Amino acid sequence: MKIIDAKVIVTCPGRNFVTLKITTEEGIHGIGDATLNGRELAVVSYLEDHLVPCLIGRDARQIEDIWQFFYRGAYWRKGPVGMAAIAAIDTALWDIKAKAANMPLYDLLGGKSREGVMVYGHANGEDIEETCDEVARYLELGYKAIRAQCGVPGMPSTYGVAQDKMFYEPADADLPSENIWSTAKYLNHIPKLFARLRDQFGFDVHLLHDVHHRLTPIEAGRLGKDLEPYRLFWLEDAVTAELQEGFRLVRQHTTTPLALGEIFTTIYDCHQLLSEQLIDYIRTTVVHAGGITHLKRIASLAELYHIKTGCHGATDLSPVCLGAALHFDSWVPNFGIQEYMRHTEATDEVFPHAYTFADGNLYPGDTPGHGVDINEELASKYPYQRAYLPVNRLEDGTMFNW
Ligand code: KDG
Ligand code: MG
Repeated sequence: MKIIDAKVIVTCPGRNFVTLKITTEEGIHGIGDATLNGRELAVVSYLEDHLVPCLIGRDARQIEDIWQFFYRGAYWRKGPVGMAAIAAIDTALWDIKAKAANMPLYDLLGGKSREGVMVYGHANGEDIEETCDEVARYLELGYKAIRAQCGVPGMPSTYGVAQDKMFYEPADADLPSENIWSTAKYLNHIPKLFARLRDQFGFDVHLLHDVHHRLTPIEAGRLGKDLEPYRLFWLEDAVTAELQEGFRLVRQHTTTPLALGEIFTTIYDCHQLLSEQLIDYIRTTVVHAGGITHLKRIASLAELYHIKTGCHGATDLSPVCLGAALHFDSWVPNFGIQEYMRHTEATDEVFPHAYTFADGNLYPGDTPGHGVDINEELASKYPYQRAYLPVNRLEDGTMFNW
């Protein structure tokens, strides 16, 4: 099953997406997501200039060997650009293998472990009132799990609070916009949001929150402790995770479940977090963590330590990544939850897909492969537009994590 073509497609139906399409001599094609928000063209070049020339002529059936060739064979390993490129190849090859076997990808992985994939949506508002209204709206839509983010008094803007409530897109400017951050104001406000949410909606709905890498371990311990009465499903990215052992301190201070890892690219970014049971959910997903092949490895290690999956699913991860993730989620024994931020209608038209939403779950569909394709003609109508994620500064001007 010789690979005869591998084409990189860049399209911007509202936001940028990078897709790799691999074709075999039998005429079977598979696609993989290679989108890296705000750094898209670096992955395009890495694929076109460095990986594709080595891919042509290989046997598409040898997914593991091809993965190892590009990972071990690079000498310069890991990192988001390289791993997104490897992920795109890997996802496209799993798509091809499943199509050749005439099976939905979940069957090839070992079969379905569950009927539906529980997802969480994003409710956000400028203040507590507006966030409550949004949570109510998501409940009406049937969601069983909802992430709640809220503006903080005295801060002009913050992560997770969007103009367009259904289609949040943080990469909003031709050059990075600047946000201002105050840890003290944030820590004072967020427990009030969750007190109000539990008061209004009770304890049946799962509530989640994303700190977006903005606290120190001891601050995260305090927030986790303050939120304990409100029983969060998880507190996400409380601290930047370059220092894995830093999470020991967070863990010592709170029983609020912790989620981490949307920016991890390999198992080496989280092996200590997993083996020391410092987190409860691992957020790695198909596109940024080396594809299905590597994600399986991370999930298997996590399973050993009672840690569940919670794949990243923001809008910058294309429908191709979401489709592949849903097959993975349907199979993986230690599934926790899947993030689901809806893509715009224009994006959905460019990427026709088999997955559907009902009753708070996503269903991958039964189409052979991962069930997502790309309409190349339509894609070509939306040329690339440079867009950066914001940066963050403390109130005194010091650069901070966004
Ligand atoms: O590109 C950055 C986004 O993917 C990120 O800000 C979204 O943190 C995020 C989340 O949890 O969805
Ligand atoms: Mg996040």
